[in-house]
Amino acid sequence: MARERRGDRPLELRTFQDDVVAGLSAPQRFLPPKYFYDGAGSRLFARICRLPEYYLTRAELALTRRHLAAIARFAGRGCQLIEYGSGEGIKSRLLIRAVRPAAYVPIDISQDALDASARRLAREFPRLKIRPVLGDFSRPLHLPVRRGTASVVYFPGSTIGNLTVEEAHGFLAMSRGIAARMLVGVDLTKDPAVLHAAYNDSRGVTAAFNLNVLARINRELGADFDLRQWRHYAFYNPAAGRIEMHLVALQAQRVRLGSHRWQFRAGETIHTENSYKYSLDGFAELAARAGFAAPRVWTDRRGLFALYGLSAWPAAARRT
Ligand code: AVJ
Repeated sequence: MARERRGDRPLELRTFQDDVVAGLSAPQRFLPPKYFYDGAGSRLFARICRLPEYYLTRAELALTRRHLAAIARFAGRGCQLIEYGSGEGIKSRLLIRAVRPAAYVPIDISQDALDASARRLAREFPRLKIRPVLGDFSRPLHLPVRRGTASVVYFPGSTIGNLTVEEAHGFLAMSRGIAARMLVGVDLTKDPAVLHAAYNDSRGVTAAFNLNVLARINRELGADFDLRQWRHYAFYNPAAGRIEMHLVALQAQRVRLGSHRWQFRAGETIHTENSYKYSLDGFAELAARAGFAAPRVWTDRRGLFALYGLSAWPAAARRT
């Protein structure tokens, strides 16, 4: 069939396959976490957000409600609001209602998620200009924003935690070129037992979410992962300050994808995600290094999660 010839694959699948082949061929095998979010993965992630152990979503929603007026004042009425990874968008709706942006630019890697949220928002805010962009935050995008109107980048959900500290620095520095102000949601360092439970829920939804990436590789790329031979494994790495998610091979096995073959040893892992946790000062320091001064920070009552309001240093005062 024509579609099976490599050169004929749609562009998105070709890069998916390239990333999978590169990651599975590395000494510590890995898969980029953005590939969790196909239809099934996005539904599983929505279930994770409702789990009793997964405090992040509720804490961020609570702090957004609690400080909404101050957050909206920081963003500034009538700004252009650029949101990365818009997802289900409950917090976005709160923010849009409070900020009344001149335009809303949601950016997502899933066309379906983007269409669904744009449709929902158009119904709720008939006068809002919505300009969806398909893409991710790993490289600069051309954004449909107007010069002369202030832009604010909204990056909620601790998605920034998927980046290493150096990558997060690069992302913040890149965003400074797009918008003078940012709102960034950051998960905070806490009792490792609480972190551990959040990524090892008793219902196994996080395990299903992690394993789904292998199912997706089978479905979309025709690989032959035997899902019964892999187990979800997530732990807090205190030295690195991050949760690591892996998939562990329960037995020695071979996996095939097109002309590629991999041999896995028993106990070998595929590293599927990092989720960095920051101290309040740690993230403020990182933001300062990227050219954002004296951040505002809002937290939930329990101090689990933080939203940072970052303003770029005026160009003359910038140190880097
Ligand atoms: C969407 C990246 C913030 O790191 O907590 C949830 C994804 N992974 N459970 C996170 C996730 C496992 C989530 N982020």
